[in-house]
Amino acid sequence: MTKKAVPKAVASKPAAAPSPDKAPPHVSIVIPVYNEEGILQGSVLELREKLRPFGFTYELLLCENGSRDRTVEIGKELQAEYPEVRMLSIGQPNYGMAMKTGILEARGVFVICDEIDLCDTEFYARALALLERTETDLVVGSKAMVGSNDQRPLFRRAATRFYNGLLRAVCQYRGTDTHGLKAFRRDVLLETARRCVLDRDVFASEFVIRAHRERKKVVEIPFAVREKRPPSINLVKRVPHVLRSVAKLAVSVRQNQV
Ligand SMILES: Nc1nc2c(ncn2[C@@H]2O[C@H](COP(=O)(O)OP(=O)(O)O)[C@@H](O)[C@H]2O)c(=O)[nH]1
Ligand SMILES: [Mg+2]
Repeated sequence: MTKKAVPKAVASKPAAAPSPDKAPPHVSIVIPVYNEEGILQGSVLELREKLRPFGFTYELLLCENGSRDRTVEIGKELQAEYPEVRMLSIGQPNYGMAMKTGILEARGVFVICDEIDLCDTEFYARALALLERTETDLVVGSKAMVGSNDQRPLFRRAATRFYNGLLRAVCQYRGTDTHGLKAFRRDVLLETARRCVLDRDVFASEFVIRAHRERKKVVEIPFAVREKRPPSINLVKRVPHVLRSVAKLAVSVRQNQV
């Protein structure tokens, strides 16, 4: 882990800086990508089409780190072709670090964190309605609450339940899921993201738990998980790091540092 790694990576230069004279978009969509040559181009093109009816201005931040396939090349081609696409390339594989970098680089009024195998614009519509019409600061898509539809295999659904139960037991977390899609007001949550010290799988949990504890208005909504492909990372290999990070988070919560 990698308390050290986060600020280091965030400080590193993105592949393409936005031109300063460009007005900030209404929405920034942050998508971590890793070894996604199979679906990256198709997903981005499909997402652009699905976003057309929304009519808002947006930027799409593809936050890559450590891919060993053609992901970087494809991302750069997309960036060259479409002005709203920005490709950030930032070092070794690290989902949380990529997501945090994207959030800190985002310029939109609202930020949506998605995954390249989901690209769920139904979630965007429901989350933006809440953010724009109510006092909500952060919308968390839950795979585990009533009304959700998690189509992943039983083993992964069980892992999600176990992980969320662990967060409730040791981190005083009251929600049902920290790893779903998210949408939030950038001005309200930016410093919360900056304060997060954990990375990889646990950054997203720390972000949501910090938001709750900082008394931001957090609302969970159910969403349907329909992945375009099985996950690239072996779930079991993620466990030791996740357990160590959750232990650190639990200690910080108890010491009121989160
Ligand atoms: N930048 C970056 N993105 C990652 C990494 N691992 C996974 N991702 C991306 O995170 C999203 C979710 O990954 P996925 O393999 O579907 O795992 P799942 O969340 O368990 O379903 C996808 O957009 C992946 O490309 C990583 O190490 N670095
Ligand atoms: Mg997935």
